[in-house]
Amino acid sequence: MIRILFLIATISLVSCASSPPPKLEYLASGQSCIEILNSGKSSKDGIYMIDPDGPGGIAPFKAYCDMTHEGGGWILYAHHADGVATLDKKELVNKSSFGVIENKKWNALRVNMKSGMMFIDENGLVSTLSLPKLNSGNCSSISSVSDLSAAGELGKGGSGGLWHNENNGCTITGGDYSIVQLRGKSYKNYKIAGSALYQQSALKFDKWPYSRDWSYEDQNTLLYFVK
Ligand SMILES: [Ca+2]
Repeated sequence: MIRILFLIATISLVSCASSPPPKLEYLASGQSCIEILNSGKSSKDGIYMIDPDGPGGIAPFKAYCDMTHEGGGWILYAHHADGVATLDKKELVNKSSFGVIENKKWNALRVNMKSGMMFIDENGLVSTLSLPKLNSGNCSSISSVSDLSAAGELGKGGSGGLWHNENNGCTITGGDYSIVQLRGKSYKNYKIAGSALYQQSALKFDKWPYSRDWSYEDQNTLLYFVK
């Protein structure tokens, strides 16, 4: 009897030791989502390990990649909605909760951006804005936005957005502004919503799915991507 118990205990120990390694928490790794997609390592939407600034600099980190829309290879950096009061910094921004990516990751993504931005609303409508236009915002250019959680506060430098171009002044009046809005909450006097896009200045989005030149009447929620 003792021998049988010993045998069972031995078998349990052996089966424990030979159990498979834990499943990887990401699909593949690479410098960026587009690099991973182009390399043929994976083309599924999901979580990847990326290192936007390459060897050295910041450590590789997990990020959600959209590999299907607009050529794929898009990195999710923010998920926001109207009425959400805070822009919480998240270790991993995903589609199931609201937040923005941590600043050191955001800045590595921002300075290594090659193509521009993509936005997808809760209805699946897709907008895009190219990097040259993002760099040309005369009121708020992407080159100067180093803190996502403070990016959208009205009154800071007259800017109302993560990106802001305006034909005359930077006052968000006169209906001549284009904005990528990422604000802490709705601002009803200006109808500047928590997450919204505007293309009323001379700088227009490259892809624009809305019937009006502002999105807030058609969407409440946006996923924000860079490539
Ligand atoms: Ca690095």
